[in-house]
Amino acid sequence: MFLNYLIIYAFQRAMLLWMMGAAQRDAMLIYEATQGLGTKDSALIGIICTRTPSQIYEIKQAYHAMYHQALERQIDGDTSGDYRKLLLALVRGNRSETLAVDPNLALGDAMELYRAGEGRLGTDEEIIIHILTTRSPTQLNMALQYYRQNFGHDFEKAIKKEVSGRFENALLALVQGVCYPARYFAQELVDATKGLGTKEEGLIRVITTRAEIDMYYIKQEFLAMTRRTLEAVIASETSGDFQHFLLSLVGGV
Ligand SMILES: [Ca+2]
Repeated sequence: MFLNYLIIYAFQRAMLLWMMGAAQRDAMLIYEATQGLGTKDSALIGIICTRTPSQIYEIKQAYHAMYHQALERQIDGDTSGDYRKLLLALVRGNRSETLAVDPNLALGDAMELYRAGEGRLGTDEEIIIHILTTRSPTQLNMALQYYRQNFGHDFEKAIKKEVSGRFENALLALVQGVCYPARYFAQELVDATKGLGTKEEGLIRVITTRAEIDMYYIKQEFLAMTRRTLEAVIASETSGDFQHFLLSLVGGV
């Protein structure tokens, strides 16, 4: 009986999120993540670090309209340290969204990122946060390509060596969201479905937010990572209306 309740709840929650507009849905997911004891950082990171500047702007408007509170204030109160600095910088929205790229700036940023991390004793978090939160996604993508070309590996490797915890996870989400978003979301689905039981929060969040955007590519990445189709994993990990609904959203029905 208890199990049935959980399934009905998950189904209704997924359905409700699916019916909402994208910005309202993200606002609700962030709000839920910040309620109760602690913060579900995977939701906070999975949304704030992977949305474009204009999407973040819309999420802020929606958040204020729905919860009568500034998103910045909520994040300020619920997070700390460099992790907070990074999320606040993203939410304050000093990032450009132009598609034009400046190769000289990108090369300079790649060098700066190196000097702030792998190229020095300790880490200059301020510089890393500044570059990652002020450049347009397209511009940052180019800087990260230069990084790979000049230093023989991805900036991700530097992040993993230099920092840790939530700050590390947030930086990785930001970088992966810019370079290969489908792989990032596929990894979230892998994390949500592996091990004992299924973490419904991640499953519902990723599927309802990406279904109409890049689910086709996420499914391909998921298959490459796990050698199982996302549909097969959903079918084995969930049941009832919840299962049918998720399968219809990922195009498996
Ligand atoms: Ca270092």
